[in-house]
Amino acid sequence: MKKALITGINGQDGSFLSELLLEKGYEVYGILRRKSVVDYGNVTHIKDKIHFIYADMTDVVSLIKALNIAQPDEVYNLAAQSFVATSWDQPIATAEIDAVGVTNILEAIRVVNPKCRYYQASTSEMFGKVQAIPQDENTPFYPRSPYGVAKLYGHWITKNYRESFGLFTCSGILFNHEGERRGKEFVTRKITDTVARIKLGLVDHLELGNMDAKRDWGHSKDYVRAMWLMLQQDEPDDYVVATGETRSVRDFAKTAFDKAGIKVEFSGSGVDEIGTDVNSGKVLVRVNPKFFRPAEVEMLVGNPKKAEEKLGWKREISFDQMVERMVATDITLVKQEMRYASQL
Ligand code: NAP
Ligand code: F7E
Repeated sequence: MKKALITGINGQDGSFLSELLLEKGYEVYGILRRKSVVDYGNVTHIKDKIHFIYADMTDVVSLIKALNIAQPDEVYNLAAQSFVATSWDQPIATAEIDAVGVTNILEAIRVVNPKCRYYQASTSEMFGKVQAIPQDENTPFYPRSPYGVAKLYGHWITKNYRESFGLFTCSGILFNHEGERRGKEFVTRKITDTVARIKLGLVDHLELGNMDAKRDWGHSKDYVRAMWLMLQQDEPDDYVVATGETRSVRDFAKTAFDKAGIKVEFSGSGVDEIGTDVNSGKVLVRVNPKFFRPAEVEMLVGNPKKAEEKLGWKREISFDQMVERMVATDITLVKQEMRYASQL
């Protein structure tokens, strides 16, 4: 039985990856941070199948202890301060976790078991102000946020430990991937959650920032499969994982309303742009400049050819299916919340 250690296990990707590895017969160990309230987050439903270890990416001693306990064949480093907007508010914490934290875990691997295979969660945010369209493994990087800059350090140190010490380290340059377990501060889940609340009459409109921003959005369940595949190859390497399609935030919102049976039309421009319900004439979407970023990544679209050819990776969940799934889940969750509130 293979053993895997996942950092960031209770996050979105950690949960889908845990399910995948458990299905494959792995013994799964996961790192949690100590909080005032015990919180298994997205792995609550499978918590009895996972061995949890308390550690922190900023504390190398805790990581060495975790590796000693788990003795893993594979480490998946998914832990991060992953919200780009927060990286301007907490640039130091972001760097300590997302950049230096990577050196911490690579050093822990060197000390405990240099044969252990390592996956690093790199990101399309490293392309930032894009230097080529579409972006692939050879596209120069130009990060646009403290998050992107910190992740670029993590990416290069992962490559450097491969070249310096012969560690089996891989970076997945993953483009945005979403799903029903996505944090509600990210734009996709913010949209599907608010659409559900509008549909059920709890909220009257959705406020967004830059609706022109374009992203290459896939589903997390498909993307964690690529992580696993990278660590099953004969040689370590870096791979772009993406869909090759790009859509604006406005397109995402329109599709989400559509899936809830609400037809929305957009008019106006800049901060005056609005989205209107075609049937009732009500304004359902407004722009709020508080969601604008100090520097924006305007457009991302990835080329997943290398991952498809070398790993045999293929996405199975289309954009349409993903949005449908997210809206349906949020409608169910909001209904549950309403039932619970009515019993109080
Ligand atoms: P997520 O839902 O925000 O999960 C992040 C995880 O990291 C959480 O479990 C969090 O634990 C943990 N964490 C944060 N700081 C930590 C620390 N100091 N020590 C230990 N654990 C810590 O993120 P995700 O969407 O699953 O993404 C997984 C990884 O892929 C991240 O590294 C992200 O940057 C990267 N990535 C994501 C995407 C995407 O579109 N989702 C694309 C490219 C790359 P708490 O619950 O305690 O906060
Ligand atoms: O923003 C725009 C915003 O916060 C997407 C992380 O997983 O993917 C994610 O980073 C776009 C941006 O994700 C709102 O300005 C408009 O252009 O959902 P997001 P992100 O910044 O792309 C990458 C690959 C990662 O690695 C990260 O960890 O949407 N936008 N209006 C908005 N964004 C938010 N959050 N909220 C709005 O109201």
